[in-house]
Amino acid sequence: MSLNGNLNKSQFMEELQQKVEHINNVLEKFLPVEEGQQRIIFEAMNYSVRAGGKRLRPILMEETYHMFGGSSAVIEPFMAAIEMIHTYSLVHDDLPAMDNDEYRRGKKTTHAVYGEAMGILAGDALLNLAYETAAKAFDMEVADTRVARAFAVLAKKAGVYGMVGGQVVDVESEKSDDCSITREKLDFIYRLKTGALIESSMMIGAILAGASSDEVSRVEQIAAKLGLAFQIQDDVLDVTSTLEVLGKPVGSDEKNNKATYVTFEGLDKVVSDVERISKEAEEQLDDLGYDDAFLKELFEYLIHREK
Ligand code: GRG
Repeated sequence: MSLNGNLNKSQFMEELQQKVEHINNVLEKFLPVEEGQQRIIFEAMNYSVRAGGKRLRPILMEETYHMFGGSSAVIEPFMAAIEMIHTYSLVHDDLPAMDNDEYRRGKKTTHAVYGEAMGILAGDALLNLAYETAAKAFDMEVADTRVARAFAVLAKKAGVYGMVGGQVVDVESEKSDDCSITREKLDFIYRLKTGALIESSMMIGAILAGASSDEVSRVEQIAAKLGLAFQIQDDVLDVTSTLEVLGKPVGSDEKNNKATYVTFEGLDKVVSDVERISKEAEEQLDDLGYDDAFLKELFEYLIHREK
């Protein structure tokens, strides 16, 4: 730690790497054994989860849990569950009926390896396994009411009032070729499609640690800001990486020809928006009155990431 309690960059990166390894170990405890008549689906599920990724959502969940004083293993089933849900969403998003992507996280997508039907089923299976896994927390040493509240948040934010709802509006808006999407609609899509799982990650950490309702709703708002900044940064990366490769004009998600924040605001404004929104989230985090140097560094890292 430096004198003012902040982590320097290399300390942060080292700690982040350790946390990713820890999450991978937690996930392994809950992944299925590859055996039986349906062995192929277990392989496809494990392939998707083990393909890697930043493990952002479980890290945020555990860090928030610790920030509010949580210290038991009850968080682990929920950490695994949120990553399973995130992974299922990516597997389904990559399917031919959606984004039709052949590569993700530098590897072949699940349907590209196992076929389209198995891609659909692996996503379905991961979603169900996520709830089966989270339910294991009911057998652990923590009040059932906390686990039930966390469970409800997980289900709501992943479903039609959260991530699935955002994806629905996104898919619908792509049907119209007149680029008529409004900024308001884009806000809705981002808040639900990207923000909802990030919100649930932090909220579940807070709930399981025994935070008050007021604290949980403040955490929800902080996470919503982080989710928005994270998604806008994703738009920036789409544009800047596309520009680098193709030398094309700025303004849209070239691969999908979709409107993004950059379309509405221009690249410079969007870059400063990411900074501003993330700073607001960090200030609100400070206002909660807990000191978590890693969490603040994580916010910074996520908005300055390059992939
Ligand atoms: C199919 C129900 C359903 C939903 C799909 C998550 C999603 C919704 C679509 C993926 C496409 C996308 C770009 C979504 C925005 C959120 C986002 C940036 C996802 C990628 O999350 P990361 O960067 O991925 O955390 P890794 O690979 O690091 O885990």
